[in-house]
Amino acid sequence: MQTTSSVNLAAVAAEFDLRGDYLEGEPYGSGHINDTFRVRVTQAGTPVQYILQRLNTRIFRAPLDLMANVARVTAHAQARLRRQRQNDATRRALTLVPTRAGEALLRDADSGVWRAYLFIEQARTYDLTDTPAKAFEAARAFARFQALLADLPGERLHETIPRFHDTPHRYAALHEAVHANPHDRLREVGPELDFALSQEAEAGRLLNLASAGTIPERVTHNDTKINNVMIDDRSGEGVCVIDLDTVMPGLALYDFGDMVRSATINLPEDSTDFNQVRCRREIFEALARGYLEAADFLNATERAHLAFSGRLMTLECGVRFLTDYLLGDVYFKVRRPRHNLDRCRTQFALVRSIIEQENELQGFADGLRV
Ligand code: ADP
Ligand code: GN1
Ligand code: MG
Repeated sequence: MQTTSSVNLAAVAAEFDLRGDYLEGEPYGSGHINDTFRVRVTQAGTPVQYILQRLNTRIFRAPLDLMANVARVTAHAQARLRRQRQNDATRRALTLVPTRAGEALLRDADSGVWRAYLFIEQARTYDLTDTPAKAFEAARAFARFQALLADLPGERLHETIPRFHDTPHRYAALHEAVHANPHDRLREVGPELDFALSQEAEAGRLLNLASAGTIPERVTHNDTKINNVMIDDRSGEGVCVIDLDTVMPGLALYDFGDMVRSATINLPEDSTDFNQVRCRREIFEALARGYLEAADFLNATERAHLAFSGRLMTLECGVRFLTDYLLGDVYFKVRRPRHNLDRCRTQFALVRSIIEQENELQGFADGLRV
């Protein structure tokens, strides 16, 4: 597989139905999984941008199924928006650009798998949430996204990564990595492993509620990292939810929990200053307000677990980073030694901070009930 820098973007772009003449392109964004590029074309003299993405097929093993999900979800969201008389549906939901052969994806000569999207202009994503207003907007956008998909017709969506948020399954993978210890890194992770094990008893709580039928399966996003929603430059509104690869059956609390994980943290996810990491209560409160404003479909049990979901999704992500560190950094992109271990440490510090404040956080959310 080519590296990001050696990609012939002009050649890839030429295979898609981009309207205009190719000018230039460059790597874009800070995702951990796929390779994203921004390309510029000139459309009869007017500059126009597109997003090109190469899917990580080691992780997304059935790209045709994945793209079938994305095509259904984006088409449904746009149709619903148009029915609501939104005159900017192509800014409020992603639009796939097909290949010149009319396909949703392209396989290049190196067996890379590519897709293209219209570029959402005058909006951007933020890795770190600096104000409650942004948290509110992002959470409301994710809730609106869930609401748009509540009546998605047809078959159950494909599970693009099976058992993605099955936390006990993530623990099983950690135990296996500890047992195999292929890079002799176990001796570096004593405190992290102890912490992970001390929290394992809680891992199945949401899945148990789901098996008991107390909380329902829904169509959820499953990767509601705060940089997966575009915030409008002028109005500050959360305009468009992106990164749809993991949209599939799930629990609403996975989505709320991952917002808490990614937005309430006061430092970057990979900060080495993990002793300073804490959960910012004012950001949690803004997330809860924004989410509950548009997620009027939640039942009482879902509402009662909003703070817990933040703890669980943060724990799960820490366990995944720790597992990947032990396995030699095979899943998440890394840019330095111990990058995944640093990420694991911030996540576990955030879990501790959420636990310390959990009663107050949930109390705030309870007070918002209608
Ligand atoms: P990853 O799976 O690697 O996180 P994303 O789909 O989230 O990939 O894209 C990475 C970044 O590219 C996003 O954070 C966003 O800034 C930008 N981006 C993605 N899609 C679009 C789009 N349609 N319009 C404008 N920017 C986009
Ligand atoms: C990955 O692709 P990106 O960067 O939005 C990961 C999420 C993790 C996140 C941690 C498909 O998200 O599950 O929570 O990193 N996505 C996948 O930052 O595994
Ligand atoms: Mg992303």
